[in-house]
Amino acid sequence: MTMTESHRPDTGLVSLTLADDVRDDLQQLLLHLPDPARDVDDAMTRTHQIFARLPLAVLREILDFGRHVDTPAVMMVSNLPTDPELPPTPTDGGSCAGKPTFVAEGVLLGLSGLLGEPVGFVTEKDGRIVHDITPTAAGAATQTSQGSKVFLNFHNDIVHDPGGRYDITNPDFLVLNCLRSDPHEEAETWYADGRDILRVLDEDVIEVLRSPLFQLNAPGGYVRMFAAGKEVYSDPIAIVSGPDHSPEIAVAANGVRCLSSAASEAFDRLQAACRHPDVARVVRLAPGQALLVNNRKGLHARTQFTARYDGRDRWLQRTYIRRSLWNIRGRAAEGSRRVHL
Ligand SMILES: O=C(O)CCC(=O)C(=O)O
Ligand SMILES: [Fe+2]
Repeated sequence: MTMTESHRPDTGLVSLTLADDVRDDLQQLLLHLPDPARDVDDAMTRTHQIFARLPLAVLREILDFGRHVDTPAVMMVSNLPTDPELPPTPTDGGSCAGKPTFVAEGVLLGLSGLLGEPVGFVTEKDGRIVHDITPTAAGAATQTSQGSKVFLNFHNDIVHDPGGRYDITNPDFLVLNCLRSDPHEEAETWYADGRDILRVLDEDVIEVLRSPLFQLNAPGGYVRMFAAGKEVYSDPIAIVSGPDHSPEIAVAANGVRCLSSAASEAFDRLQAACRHPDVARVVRLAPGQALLVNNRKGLHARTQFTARYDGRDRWLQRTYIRRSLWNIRGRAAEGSRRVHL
């Protein structure tokens, strides 16, 4: 197997590109993968063995991404294998029945296993481990992953826990693997690293963001299932915590309540900082590309794009990942990989 490039393109994004022979070798092995939904631990074990064949430098870069504090917060992996035949994009926000091969799922789980353990949330995609992220007509204008007509604001995924703390059960990482681009290739995924955000904000704004003046609304699926659509706010929290050289940052996709006018102002400044040219990392995911996203080190967003609900819409698959399943055991359902949330 030959070496792989590692470089920083203009977007400022760290990017790994697999050599063609590495991609083809992975594809041959992943073509035999049974449907991972039937036995996730079996699929994790098989993809572990397959992804251990990655060239040492690539493997190390991905492992370092997952294990170290001072590594990048987002990383793109390109020239990954794809399924030889791809069914129409689901239109109902659900999963795809009758997909003949599971190469995409294998890529997603293989990469996820290098970062930690994939987990499901009962209120998100029915607790599945592999999420099909597709636009829906009903969700077109919502601040959710089913949206397309609106900019999905900078956020973290599932920063919620019914106990009030947001940082107990939230995923450490997400992985997004692209199966199909949107028809006009407009959709962009944006990422803002907390370290870059703090560099462009004034000290007084950072001080407010570091104060417990914000409440995070629970995710959309959770409030629909458990609160009849009403807000479920966390305890007052600080949006930014931890040392300046490696801050943790927490923003709910489903809304943030600011508890003072200074808090509102600081929150607006934060959203603007995420779009600052020295901060925003922008990627237009194409088939064969996956984005590894740290869900603590920064925030992500998505632009508007065209959706037609005709089977040719944008299609990503997503996992949520914890480094360890141990501290979510209090909310575990059916085995330790599913969380009652
Ligand atoms: O569609 C994207 O590029 C990102 C969507 C998103 O925020 C998510 O799936 O969590
Ligand atoms: Fe998200």
